[in-house]
Amino acid sequence: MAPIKFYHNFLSGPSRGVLLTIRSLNLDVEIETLDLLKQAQLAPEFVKINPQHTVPTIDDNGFVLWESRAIVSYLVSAKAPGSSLYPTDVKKRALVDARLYLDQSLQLVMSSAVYVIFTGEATKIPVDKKQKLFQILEHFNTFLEGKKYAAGDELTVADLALLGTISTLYELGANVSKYTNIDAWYKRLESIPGHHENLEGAKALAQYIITKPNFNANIEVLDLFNKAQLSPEFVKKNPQHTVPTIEDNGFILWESRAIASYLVSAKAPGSSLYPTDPKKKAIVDARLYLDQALQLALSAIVFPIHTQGATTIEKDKKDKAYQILENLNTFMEGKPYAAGNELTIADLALLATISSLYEMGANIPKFKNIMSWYKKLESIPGFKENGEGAKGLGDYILL
Ligand SMILES: N[C@@H](CCC(=O)N[C@@H](CS)C(=O)NCC(=O)O)C(=O)O
Repeated sequence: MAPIKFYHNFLSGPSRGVLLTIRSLNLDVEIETLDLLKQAQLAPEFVKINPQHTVPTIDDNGFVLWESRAIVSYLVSAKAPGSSLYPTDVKKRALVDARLYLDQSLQLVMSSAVYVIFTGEATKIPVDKKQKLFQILEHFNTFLEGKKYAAGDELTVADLALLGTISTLYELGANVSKYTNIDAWYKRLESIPGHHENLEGAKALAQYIITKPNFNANIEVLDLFNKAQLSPEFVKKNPQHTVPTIEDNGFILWESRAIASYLVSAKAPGSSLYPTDPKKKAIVDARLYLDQALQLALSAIVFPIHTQGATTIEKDKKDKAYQILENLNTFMEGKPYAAGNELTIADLALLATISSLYEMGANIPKFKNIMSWYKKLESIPGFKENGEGAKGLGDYILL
């Protein structure tokens, strides 16, 4: 028998609930990741399998099933019958089912709350949706009183499904810890198989939502090869004639890192992308300066090729860039992001610079911490767009 095929995306809470069950049962599965951000679930091959085009979906040797909670119940019944994860005793099982339905309501409210941010209809989760979310959590907290797990004293698939949903709420910054029973339950689950994998997906989804731009920008492309930046109209606005430059209702600003700080402070005040806490902010600023140094080292490499027809890169210029990367790699030891535990504009600025170096053929993979950070950033909004630009520059330099 072939292993079960599991159509998955780690951003999806329901999909993570299934993954947690797979890990708890130690099942051999073939995971196919569908990139929801690129609408891979709408590909005709997948719609043929699941006309509702949702992840999670499984294909167990021809038996196709979607709906995460039906999947987790099936997996235990079919692959580990008798397991306490989905008890056979009718009353115990009914309680697990009841909690799975509770998870479904929580997940639906959460999706509709997050959806309006996703589509740009709102910049904040609407109050009525927040209230509804907290109301369901309040109930769950009450049900947990004196119990270790969602449906009693044993871990069941209801806990795994609920963990997929509630971990996203934690990562989104919802005040879940005020529900002390939920908080204790959440900590209890830290040791279950697949916990870390689930958390990574929850973090990535939260990051995607939190960093999604909630204002419109009118982008004007300046063709630098044709010296469009030297046109008198543009030089009047920015005498240094550089991109990026922004104009926000008459307020003109250049210098990319100053722009990034301004955008967060003016358009998303309080966002963790540019923290207001003086110490956290100072570390972000320090990394922005490091990015500036790295970018100058990069320009020193590009400039002779672009303007002087050089065909090789001088060793001392390469060494300079590698030295800065080495420093950054050291600073990032044990840290997920450039300035600590949260994604900030320093990561975004550094991503723009480092992706160019990467595409120019620099040996970025030798810097282990930078490389795992780089991989992590693949799920942020605009990653692909940035990569395309970096590739354009890389091709130009390498050719
Ligand atoms: N009730 C379903 C919800 C599944 C669902 O809505 N999945 C979303 C991701 S969280 C999806 O695949 N959306 C893509 C689409 O609808 O095209 C379940 O629990 O499996």
